[in-house]
Amino acid sequence: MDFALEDELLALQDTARRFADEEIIPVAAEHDRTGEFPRKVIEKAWELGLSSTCIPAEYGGLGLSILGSCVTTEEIARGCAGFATSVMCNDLGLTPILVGGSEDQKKEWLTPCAESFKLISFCLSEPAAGSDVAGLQLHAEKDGDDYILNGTKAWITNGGEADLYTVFATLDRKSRHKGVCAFVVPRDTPGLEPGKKEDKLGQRASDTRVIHFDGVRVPAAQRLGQEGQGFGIAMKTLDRTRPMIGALAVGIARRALEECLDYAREREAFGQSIAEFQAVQFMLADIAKDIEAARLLTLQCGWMIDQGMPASKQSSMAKCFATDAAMKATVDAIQIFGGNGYTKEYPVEKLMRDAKLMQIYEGTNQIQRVVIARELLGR
Ligand code: COS
Repeated sequence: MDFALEDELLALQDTARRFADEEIIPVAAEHDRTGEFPRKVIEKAWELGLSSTCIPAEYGGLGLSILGSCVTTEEIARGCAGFATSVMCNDLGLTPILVGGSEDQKKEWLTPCAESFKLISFCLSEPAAGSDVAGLQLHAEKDGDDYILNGTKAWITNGGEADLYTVFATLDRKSRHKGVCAFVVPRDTPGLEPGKKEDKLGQRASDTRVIHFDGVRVPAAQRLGQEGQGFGIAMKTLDRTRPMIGALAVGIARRALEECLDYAREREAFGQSIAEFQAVQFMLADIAKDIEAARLLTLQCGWMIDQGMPASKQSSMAKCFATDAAMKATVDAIQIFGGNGYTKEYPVEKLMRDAKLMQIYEGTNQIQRVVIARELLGR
């Protein structure tokens, strides 16, 4: 077992780390305050090879492994989770094309995303169907060689900024997962309208919206896989991206630890630095060991997927463990900072707000436990 990263990946990790230090950290608090989408910075991430990383070399992309994407995502998230979510969302949005698209569809849709900067959205969740994917309601009606999409998607990252949407719709809701189809829908398709931007607790730099589909005509050539294969495409996509969400959480927890170490060394109480107190040391030690365990789980899962091994259980374990660890780390970080941590003068309250979303998106941590338990019980 070799835990060393290859030189090429170490160089990309270094690029991502410098990008976070130089481009993200200086502006992250301002974007958190205003909620303004940092388009220029996200574009720079793409120019540096840190976004849309999953596009294989034969379509002009970097063809980065899932393990590699975990490594870069952790670095970007250490800068700001909202920025990292916007960056990695391109891989989430492109993966359905990778796992469900034909050769022609991959050429048509992936190549332009490798050639120039584009933002992609993954449209799965709906106002009344987040966890229950088979219960989604966006309706696809066959009309000659086309489908007409009607309905609403919700909580769509990059929703108002995207050039391309991968969209999941049902031919017949009663058929549950067997009725779900996946489509590629460009932004300029008539009838596709992003709604108002959500005013979120955390990850405020990322653009999250409702997307309305009002009679959106989509040619059958833009359907990924066969009719009814959309559910499987969505599940396979999430299996591949959940370790990146785990890595994103590791980045948040790592930032919390860095901030706590600096603060604990400087802050004095009872005539000594608070880092001298075991009560503080134990919290620091817990954050550090959870980061190590979460990182190992996410990288192991990335590696398994890269080897072509089934990894649904590991993927859910990595996502669930790492995001719970980030939540605990950021709550403890505020405890270490005391009253200061509860104010916007210090960076840790933002980390806690950002971490909370991690336990909810890409499948709540309750859903992750369902997936893990089903595998344990052989269902
Ligand atoms: N990969 C491939 N196929 C899968 C799969 C996976 N990871 N998980 C399930 N399937 C297949 C099953 O094998 C089954 O196939 P058959 O038709 O051959 O029987 C089919 O899909 C239906 O599976 P299942 O019965 O398990 O579906 P459920 O409706 O019970 O739902 C959960 C499964 C809850 C796990 C799923 O809906 C889910 O992941 N929900 C969370 C979604 C999510 O993450 N939302 C966040 C928005 S995305 S940012």
